[in-house]
Amino acid sequence: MSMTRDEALKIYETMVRIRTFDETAAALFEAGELPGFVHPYSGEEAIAAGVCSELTKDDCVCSTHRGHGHIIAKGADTKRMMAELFGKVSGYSGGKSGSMHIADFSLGIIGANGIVAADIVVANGVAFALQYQEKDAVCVAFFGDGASNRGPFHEGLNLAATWDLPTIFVCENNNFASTTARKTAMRIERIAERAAAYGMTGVTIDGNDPIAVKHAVRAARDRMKRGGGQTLIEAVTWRHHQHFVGDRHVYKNPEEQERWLSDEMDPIPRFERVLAARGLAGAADFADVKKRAEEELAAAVAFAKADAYPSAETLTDCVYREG
Ligand SMILES: Cc1ncc(C[n+]2csc(CCOP(=O)(O)OP(=O)(O)O)c2C)c(N)n1
Repeated sequence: MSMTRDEALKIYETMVRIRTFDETAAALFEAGELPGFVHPYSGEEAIAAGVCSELTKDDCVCSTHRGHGHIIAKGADTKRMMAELFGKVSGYSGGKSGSMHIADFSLGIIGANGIVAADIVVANGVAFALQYQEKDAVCVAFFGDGASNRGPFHEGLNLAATWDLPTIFVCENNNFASTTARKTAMRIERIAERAAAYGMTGVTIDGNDPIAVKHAVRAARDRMKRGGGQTLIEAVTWRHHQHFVGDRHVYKNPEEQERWLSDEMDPIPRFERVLAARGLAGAADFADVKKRAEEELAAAVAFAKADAYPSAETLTDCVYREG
């Protein structure tokens, strides 16, 4: 797949911004500065960045408990995200939802979702609306390997195929659902095989390669436009952190963990090597992107810290609507 320097650097920058956001959030959580939960996306950035590089403003994304990456890649403001994590009033939900429910409909971010697999059926609802409005747009449902064992996954794929909805299913197979290894929870090797049961295409790709991800989304979209139906993309990856910050890593094989965290496998240094080999960018570009991401996050944290908590009078606002 050919790419311009700008396109390639944009994807790289998105990956670095996601990594910087989640490493910052993890450190703040460990220091006891953040309430709630943080499920870091570090290690999986190539998926969000690759997918969203193929989306337009009209396209939508439905996300998960591990949603910061999807939301940043779709254009969210990291200041408002960080304020939400701090429980502050300028946050995306006025400081009342925390990490797992960030949404911005104006950007097509339908929302992160704390209920595993629930976003898959929500994505179908959004896709139905897009279809009904005759928009040339898709809704992407992100979810994990664990989610693919739940009912909403099976209902969701079946409904999308039957109603020919413009939903693209992106399974981020990081090999674990909390502490449960994928192999102990399913008898098939490839989650993409499940697509056949619903009459759609299933593909397994290297989820640590943003170009492979970008290519798979473009192919899924083209297939849909040609009347070829929906696609389940299984992007194989690895989460660097625990399931959430604070959980213990006892269930991972230490050698496997070390191998996935190595420069050889980590999606960011891997993509740097690809960009350098193609002559699209070099060390000075990478340093510049990282510096700007650090500055952006420092500003986001300062903004969030200085922001106010929501007032007690607003406690029940947006919870219940009369009339
Ligand atoms: C319906 C439901 N069951 C259980 C949980 C608790 N839970 C939160 S995340 C998670 C694991 C999800 O694994 P996976 O779908 O593979 O996503 P990953 O965390 O690997 O990104 C579980 C069991 C939940 N939030 N919702």
